[in-house]
Amino acid sequence: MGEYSFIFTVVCEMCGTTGNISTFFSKTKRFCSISCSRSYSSNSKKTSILARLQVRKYFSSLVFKQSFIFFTQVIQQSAAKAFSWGAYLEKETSLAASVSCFRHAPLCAQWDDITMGMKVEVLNTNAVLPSKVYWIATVIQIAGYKALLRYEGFEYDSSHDFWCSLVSGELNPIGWCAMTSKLLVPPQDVKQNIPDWKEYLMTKLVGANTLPVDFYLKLAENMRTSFRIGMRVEVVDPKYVSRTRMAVIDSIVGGRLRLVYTDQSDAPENTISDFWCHMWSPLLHPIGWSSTVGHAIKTPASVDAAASGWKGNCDSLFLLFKKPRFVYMEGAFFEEGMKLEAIDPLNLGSICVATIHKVLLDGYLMVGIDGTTSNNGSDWFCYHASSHAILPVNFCKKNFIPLTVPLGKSKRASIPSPLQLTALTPADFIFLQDYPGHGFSPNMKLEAVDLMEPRLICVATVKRCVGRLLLIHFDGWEDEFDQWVDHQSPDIYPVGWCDLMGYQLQPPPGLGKTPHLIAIPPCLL
Ligand code: MLZ
Repeated sequence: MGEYSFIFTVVCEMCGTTGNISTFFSKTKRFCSISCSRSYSSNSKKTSILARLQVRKYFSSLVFKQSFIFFTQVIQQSAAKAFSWGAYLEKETSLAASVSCFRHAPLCAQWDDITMGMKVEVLNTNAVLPSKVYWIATVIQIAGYKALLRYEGFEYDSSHDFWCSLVSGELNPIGWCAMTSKLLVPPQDVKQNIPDWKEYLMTKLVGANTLPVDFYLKLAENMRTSFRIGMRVEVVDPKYVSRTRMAVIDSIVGGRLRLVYTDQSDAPENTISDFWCHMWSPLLHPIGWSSTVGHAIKTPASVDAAASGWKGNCDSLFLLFKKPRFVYMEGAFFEEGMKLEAIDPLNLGSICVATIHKVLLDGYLMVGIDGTTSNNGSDWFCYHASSHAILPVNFCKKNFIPLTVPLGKSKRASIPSPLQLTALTPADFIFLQDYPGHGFSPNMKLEAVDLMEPRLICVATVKRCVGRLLLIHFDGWEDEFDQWVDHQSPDIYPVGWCDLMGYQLQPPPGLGKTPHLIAIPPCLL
């Protein structure tokens, strides 16, 4: 570890030059020269965006330049009180699910190295000094990507603890200040008398962990995607779920795609019909998938619609997409007419009596919820045989989950005949395989997509865990919004994911706005 420099040197807030405080310009000693002082004042009107980018120059060049997601700047919206995960978790006395529970989340595989008690170097906001200074802090608590920090010296005094994102680039490994000539200054409110800070720090740092050196590099690697704006895909048509339709990737945020349908003829006037889904969503497929497996696809409403719509510039290839889980079935497969229990695709909090109506190729099945109104199959839904959403008969009964039965039928009447029951062993078999367990448990907080309005990512809680399945409740909303999802669903994220990606998080109703996020194009970095 290098030598620490204390307050004898200062850093120019405009150009970053270090120097002796006595030679620095103006009363505040914030700048090395008059020209830096002037440039700073004229730049300050451009909000803090540039200032932040300058502070993070080192970090951004290291981390984000090659990443598909661009840097974001948070601008507080009006005077509305912002939602803060830290304060919310404290109020709710809840834990957040660990980043290591979410396989698709950046740094999932690295998260075991992020431990309570680890030490980091972070901006010291408890110092009244003309220039930015830093100090060492300990991670007291971890909640998803967020950490509760305490500056060294406060010992058992929690009054100055603060929440910070572990992935914002604001936290640095021990040794970073020495390496980058930043100043380490103790917080001014430390009450105890510490005559020799250097010695004090050394005793605290011996044996302590810090951020892995490749932490931000891994973060950037994990945020890359091969999907590109302009690529054409096939996606389930939410208005007519038994068919897919073609769409073009319009934007990509954290692996989530905004898709704009190629045929806009059914869009209400002056609007664009779009859909959000994760690149690993089972609703998303490469061009040519529907015809390959025998699934229906919407044809353009007219030759005009086909000609004038959103075209895209290339087709997505099969290679880019996540393959469904491998399904091993001994001597049997699903057949038309078999009964099962299935998550209702249009009401994800309900598990219903369902029927297999059609077996497509490559293990895909068209499943209908018994008793639904359509009689032309327009509400049949395509689930892969390995899907978490198709469940063996009696799954609900065994797990004390209310089973939704067809309207007008008693629960008794909906129970399939013994013949159908024997035919259902494949579903039973599949549901049990490939389930190595997970780290979720009830009451844990997370961020989850409202799949009925997939543009929205909301503050949510794990309400129940049943095998692979999690029942997700949206905080502050009625239970009818609840959703059953797989523990590996790409539509659930750790606390702090939206903040990392620069995507707006929907707080519980009445609990304040999340900051309005503005994305800065990578060319500015
Ligand atoms: N338009 C809907 C949004 C509901 C979102 C709920 N998310 C859990 C409404 O305002 O009712």
